[in-house]
Amino acid sequence: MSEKEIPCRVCDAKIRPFMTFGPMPIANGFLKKEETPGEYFFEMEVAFCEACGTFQLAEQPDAKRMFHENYAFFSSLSRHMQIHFQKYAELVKDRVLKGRKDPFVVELGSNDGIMLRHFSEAKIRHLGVEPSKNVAEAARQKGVNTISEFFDLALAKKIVAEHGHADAVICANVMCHIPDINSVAAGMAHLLQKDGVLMFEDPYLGDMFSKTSYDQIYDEHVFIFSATCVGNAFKKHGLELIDVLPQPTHGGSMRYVLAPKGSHPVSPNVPALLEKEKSLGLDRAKTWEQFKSNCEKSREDLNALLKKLKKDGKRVVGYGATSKSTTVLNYCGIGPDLIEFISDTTPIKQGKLTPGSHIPVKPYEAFAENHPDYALLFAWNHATEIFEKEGTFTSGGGKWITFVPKVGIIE
Ligand code: DWN
Ligand code: ZN
Repeated sequence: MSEKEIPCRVCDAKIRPFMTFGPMPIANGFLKKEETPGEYFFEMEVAFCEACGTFQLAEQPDAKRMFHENYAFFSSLSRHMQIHFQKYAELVKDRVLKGRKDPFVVELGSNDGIMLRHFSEAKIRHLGVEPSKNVAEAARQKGVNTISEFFDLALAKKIVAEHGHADAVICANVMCHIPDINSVAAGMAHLLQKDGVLMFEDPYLGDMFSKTSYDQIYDEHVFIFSATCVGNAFKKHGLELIDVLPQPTHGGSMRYVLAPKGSHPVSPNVPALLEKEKSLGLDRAKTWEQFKSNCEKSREDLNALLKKLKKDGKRVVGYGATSKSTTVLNYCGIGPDLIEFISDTTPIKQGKLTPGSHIPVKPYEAFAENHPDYALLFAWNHATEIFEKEGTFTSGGGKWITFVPKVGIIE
């Protein structure tokens, strides 16, 4: 436990970081060789607040370092995620918008329009709020109304003045990125109609603990949420947790459904999940001490495996230069000596080096045209989609390495 005391980002209680992952660069800060000397690092420490149940980063780099005109992550690159967001949009239409006159939907962090395009195509009034200008432009190209700004109460007021209150406010993999959760929750509460619904999903704390998927923790993910913490964080802004819907995406996520208190019935799913979180100890600091030793064991095992393969003269490459891989590579101290390159389909990442660890990122063809002996699956959350299309890698004798939930070779 660190000596340093910090205020909890949700409830202001005094808390102490229980673990550091060491100096960490910007997770999506892929860089050219000539940029490496001035590379930015911050100490990535995590803390848990027992008062409100919030798992959080002790320090987060300035938002402008992470979200800008060269943001490297485009949601629409995964086919499975496209289907996921189409279904999410259908649920919002059916469960929230049905029967409402001229409904209005706002999505925060709408990325390249992967979800809002389904509202745009159905001629439903919508607005995307996406601070990263390049992905916002990609959304506009698809006919999705998008503004490039950071969301807070002031922006919520501006949106209401221009478009009226929203029937649905939706987000995916966004809330856990925003450090000032109280300002955003206040903005959301203001933006919603009296009977409006807020839905958001993010990687789930329960999955991160059970799978030791510590790679969910990086600069952008200032929170890893649970139902306990979400219920507490939104209560003071008049919003009540009315449902929780587990999702398979991003290695195990939870969709939280909230509404102004008393406006909608509360599903039995909510008390059931709160009870489960208690019984798993997700709300107790002691559990996070256990998580810390699980991470250390995972780091030892991954290093041992990669060093053994190198000694045996095997070629190992990475698959998917994910944000998550930045945490793994820097926490485990893995560099180009152990991993030849990482293949990734995102053009903006290709030809650059991974943040901090400086492993070359190459286009997909570098993998496909010269299969390695082993591929370390950094994009493990997309395993089903990837295994479906990489049959020739394994049929030709190639093997996958994973580190979630345990380090090992997939036989
Ligand atoms: O919350 C966030 C999530 C939603 O997305 C952000 N903070 C940033 C990002 O996290 P990530 O980079 O860990 O996400 P993914 O979806 O795990 O990234 C997959 C990466 O792998 C992309 O760079 C694309 C690449 N990829 C590939 O090369 N071949 C992906 C697939 C499916 C493939 O077949
Ligand atoms: Zn707290």
